[in-house]
Amino acid sequence: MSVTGKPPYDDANIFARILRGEIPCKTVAEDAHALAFHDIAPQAPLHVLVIPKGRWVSAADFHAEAPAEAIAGFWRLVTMVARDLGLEESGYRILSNMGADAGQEVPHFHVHIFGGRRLGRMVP
Ligand code: IU
Repeated sequence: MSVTGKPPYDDANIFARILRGEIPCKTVAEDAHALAFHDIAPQAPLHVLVIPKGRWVSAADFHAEAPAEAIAGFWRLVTMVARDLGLEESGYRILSNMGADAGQEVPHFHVHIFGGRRLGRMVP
């Protein structure tokens, strides 16, 4: 924890390494603001992760600190990917785990896109 109580960004986290090109990923889409790639352990027929290009652990960090253009670009890529994967008509789910109680494994803000089958109801 830093003096502000916010965990520092860990530049060695796996998504930071993917962004630096040190580890390969199955890219779905990429632009100046974000990268979308297939999850290595898919929980649905289509399971894609979208990560912003920057050093943010949580949605709160991202939305507090990133330029408005980067935030808009990130969400634009999320919806573009869902559309390009053909999920708009059938529907899909976006989800982001934040912190320990939610089981966030990778400390770089990311959104999951799940689709390709009827998804169960969300329960805690
Ligand atoms: P979480 O929301 O932090 O729990 O999700 C992390 C996701 O990252 C999880 O679905 C993993 O399967 C996925 N992942 C990955 O795609 N590639 C990796 O090298 C690692 C995790 I480590």
